[in-house]
Amino acid sequence: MSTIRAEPATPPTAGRPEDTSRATVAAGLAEARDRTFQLVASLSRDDLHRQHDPLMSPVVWDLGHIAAFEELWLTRNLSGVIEFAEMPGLYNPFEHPRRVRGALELPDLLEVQATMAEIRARVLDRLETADLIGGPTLLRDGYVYRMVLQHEYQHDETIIQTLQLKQGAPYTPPVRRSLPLPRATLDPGAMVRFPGGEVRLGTDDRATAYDNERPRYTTQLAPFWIDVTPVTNGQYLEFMENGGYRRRELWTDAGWAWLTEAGVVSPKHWVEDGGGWSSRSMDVVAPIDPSHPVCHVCWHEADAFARFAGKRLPTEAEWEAAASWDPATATQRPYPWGDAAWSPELANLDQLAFRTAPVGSYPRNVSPIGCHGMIGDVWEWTASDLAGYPGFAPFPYREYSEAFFGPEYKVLRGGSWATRPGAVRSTFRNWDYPIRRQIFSGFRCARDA
Ligand code: AVJ
Ligand code: FE
Repeated sequence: MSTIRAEPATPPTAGRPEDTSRATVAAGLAEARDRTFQLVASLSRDDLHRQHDPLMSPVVWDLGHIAAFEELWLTRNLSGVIEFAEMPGLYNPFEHPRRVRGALELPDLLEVQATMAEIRARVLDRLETADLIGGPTLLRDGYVYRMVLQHEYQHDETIIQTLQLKQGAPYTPPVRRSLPLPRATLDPGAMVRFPGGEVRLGTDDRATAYDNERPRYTTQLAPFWIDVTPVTNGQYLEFMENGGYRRRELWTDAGWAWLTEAGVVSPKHWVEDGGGWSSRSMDVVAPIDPSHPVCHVCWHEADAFARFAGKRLPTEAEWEAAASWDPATATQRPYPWGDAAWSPELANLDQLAFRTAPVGSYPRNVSPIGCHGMIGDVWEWTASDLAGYPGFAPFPYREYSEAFFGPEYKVLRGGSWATRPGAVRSTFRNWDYPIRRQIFSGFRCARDA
């Protein structure tokens, strides 16, 4: 068991407030919008308006919601009382749960795009006079602009989940970034030891980090072992071949109840064809490559696999320590590889590969203790429920994260191939229900030392 205590203010570990100029803010917003439109450019009216899956919104809803959120935070809330509840009805996620969004009267793409452009013009106008240095907390170091930027990045990943699930013809990506050739030969299932002791996790950064990443805190960890790589398809196939989906003792009660009800025998998007298993990523169906991280598994599958392997899932604190803490120097890294901003050789992020890469493809994507691939390729399930750190304060609205705190949600870390680089870092926390498999989710295992 770890003991946690809050830590006094320390220098930021993520975000570079000194880079906050009006020009960089405007360029960031424009770049995000270009990507969003690039992703949806080839979609038909039916593709855009259809509810492809009960778990996902129609794609036009995401677009309208991106714009409504931007208008709320970068125009209205910058000149008056901060009001999340007043978000325009149609695009309020709490008023309209995803499964019913297909029944909403949603405008056509051209209309949504006109609204988006009109809002953006007012946002840029307001930016001209925004005090990004000494202004109110919302504006200080450009926080609210980065929040809106990250919101669009996150919805881009949501849209990609929808496109992977889409009805009708599979989605054809607009481009396909090539991946590096795998260079490191990594033994699947190999583990490295984290020595334990006092670590500092989380952040006090107020320029980029979300409220749930703060405050920075100190905790004591017992020594533990953690997998060098995410669990691969090859390892997961062994679990399947050894009756993993049939052995009651590998599953929790909740996991078994889910499995019985769902009746699944493989990760989502896998298909069995005569000789063996294939999986589909967007419009490409390919035989399962044992060297890729397993993707599209839910928390219960990850938990059952870990039991099969004689291991367990890491806690969130263990995951973050393994990704960012350097025991030799007692320092914390913003990314497993260090301080450098993401570039394509560092990790499989930024969507355009439209698939995972074999483990060992990124020899620089290594944490201080020697874990590979903690950022990129697949989100990694952790053992932990979503909760606030000691001293957590909702900012700037409780519906971003506090509304989801509690035992129903499990935390995922590290981002996937479909995550934009500005939306992930060592301290970033994602969450979903333990039964969800539409996310680009895998895991790695840990064990007590
Ligand atoms: C952090 C990915 C769980 O999609 O529900 C988007 C991100 N919050 N709009 C979600 C989010 C508000 C959130 N996740
Ligand atoms: Fe949103």
